[in-house]
Amino acid sequence: MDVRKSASRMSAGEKNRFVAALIELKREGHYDHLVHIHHQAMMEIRPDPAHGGPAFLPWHRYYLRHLELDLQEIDPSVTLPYWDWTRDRSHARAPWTENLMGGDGRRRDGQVMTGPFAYSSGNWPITVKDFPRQPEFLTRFFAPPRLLPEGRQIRHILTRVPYDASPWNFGTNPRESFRAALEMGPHNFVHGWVGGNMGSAASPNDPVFFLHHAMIDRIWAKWQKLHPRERYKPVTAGPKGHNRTDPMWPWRREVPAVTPRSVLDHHEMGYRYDDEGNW
Ligand SMILES: [Cu+2]
Repeated sequence: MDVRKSASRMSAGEKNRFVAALIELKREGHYDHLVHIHHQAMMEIRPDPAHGGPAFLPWHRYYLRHLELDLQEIDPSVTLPYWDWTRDRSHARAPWTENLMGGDGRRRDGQVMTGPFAYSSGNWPITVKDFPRQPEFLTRFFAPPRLLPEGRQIRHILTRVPYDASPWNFGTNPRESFRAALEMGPHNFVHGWVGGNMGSAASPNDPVFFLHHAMIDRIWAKWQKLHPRERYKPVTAGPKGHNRTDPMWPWRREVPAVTPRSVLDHHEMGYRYDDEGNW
């Protein structure tokens, strides 16, 4: 079973291997293929198969696992880390160190100047663009650390049931839906907190996307453990691709089918989080 660790608990060797595998996946073109899928989901496929509906959490769970398995083909020892922004709240520490994600962008244009994904490293040209003449360098515009979601906010969201509610889309009241509370709250907020590429439809251009979403996935896994009788909803009432056994775009030809139901048990998918014993 793969263990996903907090970025703050990774060894130097684990960080190096994770970064090296990302860079190799980018060089092969597979990384940008994944970025393109996310961009298409948000900009072209209607209804959006991945956001603003019940399948938000299942879709991203499968998407992350896809990247993790791709990285393991390059280096079998690699697993996806998560960024616990309730604890790691400094601009200067995990995951923003020189040997992991690098830091904030410079003030003038947001260009990330440090770490393995800085443009000058040559490792990380941005090729999936959100607008014409978008720069080829990775961008970030960090907000102040105190604005990051806090542990008590997450604990509060973890009490919310049911999983989701009518109308099963952007109109769902976050007070009546765990999914909507998590998606429209901390999930969206942290995308904007990092800013730059992370604030766009091609947000996986910034590899911290995967560390942020691993945190979101971990919160969902914890909610599932806390509420074992709350099932994934809806069964039939949702938008196409969002019902419990609807095949999810773009994996609709996969056998066996990739559906929200097929990803409900993350252990069955082959991974766990490092602190599950304390949940
Ligand atoms: Cu997304």
